[in-house]
Amino acid sequence: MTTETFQSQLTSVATDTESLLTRLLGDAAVSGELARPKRLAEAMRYATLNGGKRFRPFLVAASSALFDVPRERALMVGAALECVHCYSLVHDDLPAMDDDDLRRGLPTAHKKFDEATAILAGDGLLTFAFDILARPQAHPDPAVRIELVLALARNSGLGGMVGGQMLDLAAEGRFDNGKRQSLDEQGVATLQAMKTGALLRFGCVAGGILAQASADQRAALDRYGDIVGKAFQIADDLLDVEGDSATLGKAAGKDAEAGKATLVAVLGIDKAKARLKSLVSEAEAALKPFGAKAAVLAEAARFVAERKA
Ligand code: GRG
Repeated sequence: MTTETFQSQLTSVATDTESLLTRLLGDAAVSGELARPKRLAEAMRYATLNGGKRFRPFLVAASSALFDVPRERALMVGAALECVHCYSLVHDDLPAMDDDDLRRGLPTAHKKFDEATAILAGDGLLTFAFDILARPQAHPDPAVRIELVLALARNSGLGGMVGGQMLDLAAEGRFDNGKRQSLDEQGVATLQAMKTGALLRFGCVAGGILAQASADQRAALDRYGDIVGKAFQIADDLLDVEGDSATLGKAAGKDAEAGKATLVAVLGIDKAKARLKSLVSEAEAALKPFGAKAAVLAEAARFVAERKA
């Protein structure tokens, strides 16, 4: 498996996900809706269709391909996951959270529109994710759709991404009169597994759910997803320290400025880089049960560790 193959698969999933989201997020109301306010639909499209690597939909497509799941189903689940991811970015950029002006090289949603519209666009995208998963195009069997809904809800909510964001804000000293909650390595790992890892992990296990794979196969995907989540976050933290804002399309150096709890802050740059390397080997080991079919997922783990944006 060459990097070109991985890159071309990433590009192809990105293109297909964007066409699907463009179609799903059109201005015209669909059955059961009363009307789609134009400005809100526009803000939801702005938040989802302007760049982004589409790495999470790629994980859904690649994990689904292990079991020859029809691509249309994987793309639906990937689009739902991307809606949750994009909502989280819109809300994370708000003045009450990270207060960022730039995302994917463009003004953040609240800068382009206004705060109220950005909040509602995020709310709309979160709800829309479950609308997508509930459709028969995601899977003809309602029991499988319910499994997908439950898994995405658990990874996105209280005990997943939203919970992780709360832990992050607490560690930053947002509550308790600015008193920072100092976290040890395990504390940071839990926070990051929730805030960043949970959605990536869902992307990996989604293929197993769509295929109704065996418990062993699902456990292997879960392990791989956990490792990719860890690697993704360490790489993101390193980029915040070593990257530049122009390449990243967002402000760099914000973690240190905010005193954020990161593994780079706890371990130091060199140890964090060494950890990243060993995570790539762990990812390859987790994929062993799938043999050569998992080559693109192994390449994806390397991409995560080496990414520059
Ligand atoms: C506000 C509920 C709520 C949650 C926010 C995702 C998140 C939680 C905060 C974003 C902060 C951040 C930079 C986290 C690090 C990992 C991350 C999600 C990076 C952005 O994801 P990419 O690189 O972005 O996949 P693209 O633009 O490619 O989609």
